[in-house]
Amino acid sequence: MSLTAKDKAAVKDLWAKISGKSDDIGHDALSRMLVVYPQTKTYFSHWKDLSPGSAPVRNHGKVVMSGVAQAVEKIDDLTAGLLSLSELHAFQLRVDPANFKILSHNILVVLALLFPTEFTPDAHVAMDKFLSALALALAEKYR
Ligand code: HNI
Repeated sequence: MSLTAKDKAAVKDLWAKISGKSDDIGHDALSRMLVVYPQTKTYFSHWKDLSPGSAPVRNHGKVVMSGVAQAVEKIDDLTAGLLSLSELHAFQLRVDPANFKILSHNILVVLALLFPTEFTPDAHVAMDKFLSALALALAEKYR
């Protein structure tokens, strides 16, 4: 299921419309992930406050979205583009790759909420494929 030229164009088009709200998207998606899938909290047990709106959740929302921004830039070769980020998640952070799908899902939910007009079915399918490819690239170093 690789990204077609049309998918890539749709992702870049949507990204241009939403990236100004990147911090809000990251914060809301991360907050939801931690609330709705509490098993994901184990990776962040060193934070003082894991509740929505807390400083570490806000900050990490930005961090995650900077990774997504990097992926949009490297959309033609996600595996190479995200290799060091994959290494970090695999060897240092030891994040179970199943969680990448969970976060991707939450990002889609937030895009639908914040951008009901821009998040058309075509934009949705392109973004879904892109986030799957991103998750696969992040999982690259696990095997
Ligand atoms: Ni993730 C750190 C990007 C999914 C747990 N993560 C980062 C950093 C980026 C990043 C960028 C900072 C790297 C650095 O310091 O050099 N993470 C992404 C992206 C996704 C993702 C693009 C998927 C869309 N990370 C996840 C998931 C989990 C996760 C699903 C766990 C549930 N990430 C972490 C943890 C850290 C982290 C833990 C270190 C955070 C800290 O502050 O200790």
